[in-house]
Amino acid sequence: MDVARGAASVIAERTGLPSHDVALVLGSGWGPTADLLGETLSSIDNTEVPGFAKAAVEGHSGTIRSVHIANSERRALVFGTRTHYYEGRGVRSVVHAVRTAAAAGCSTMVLTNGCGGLRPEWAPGTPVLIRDHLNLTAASPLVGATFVDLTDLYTPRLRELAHEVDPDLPEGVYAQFRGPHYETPAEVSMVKVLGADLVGMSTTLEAIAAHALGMEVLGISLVTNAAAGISPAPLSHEEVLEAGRAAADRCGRLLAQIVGRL
Ligand code: 8IG
Repeated sequence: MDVARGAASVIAERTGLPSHDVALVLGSGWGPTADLLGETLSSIDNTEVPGFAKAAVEGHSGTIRSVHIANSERRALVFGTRTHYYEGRGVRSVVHAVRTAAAAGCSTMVLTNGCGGLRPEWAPGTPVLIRDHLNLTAASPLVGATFVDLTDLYTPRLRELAHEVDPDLPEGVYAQFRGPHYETPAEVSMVKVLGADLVGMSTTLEAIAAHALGMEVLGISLVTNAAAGISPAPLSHEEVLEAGRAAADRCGRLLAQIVGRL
């Protein structure tokens, strides 16, 4: 939290805003949505803020933006990239953006990601609300005897609000694997039995950290590919980027409408 407070004070100084209201992390496929949220007031390179590293994944932007949410008095902090657990920089680095957002005054954390889908009816390009998760990393952002209840981790109020914007938005359970390799078909079959609808490499540790800090959490996945074994085609990062580009407009408008109602 000390590094996060330092990062928040640099953000406050650079944006000229002592606090922000809502924070978003844009995952694979969600990058182009930042422009649809509202006017970007300022943009800071990740490398200029304590604790942040430059983007490690192609298609991710290494900037933090301060955005004036359209038709609202609210200000959003938009993180154009995230640190993944598979980068090996530790759980603290993974949740640094979340803790920085909390230190910057944000009470809502919107976590987006690109992921594999287990339901054949969810074609690449389908956005899905995260209802619950399976954290298969065997890690936690919390240290010591912090026994946090996760029953309503993905805030029901925010999911209802998302459904007001789009009543057809499906909901699913997101399973986080460590990665960076994709799952084998057997691993996908395994988590299907366990109740997963989506597989990815992010979000659950960040959601736990946000909840532990008292933030409301909204998680939205973009299905960018069928999970291994669900479709006969092998997985490729190019397919992920293409699904993101194709869905950017729909996802951007969806997110902008949800954030506008917070
Ligand atoms: I984008 O199919 C994306 N991220 N684990 N599996 C996992 N992560 C992903 C996938 C996927 N697609």
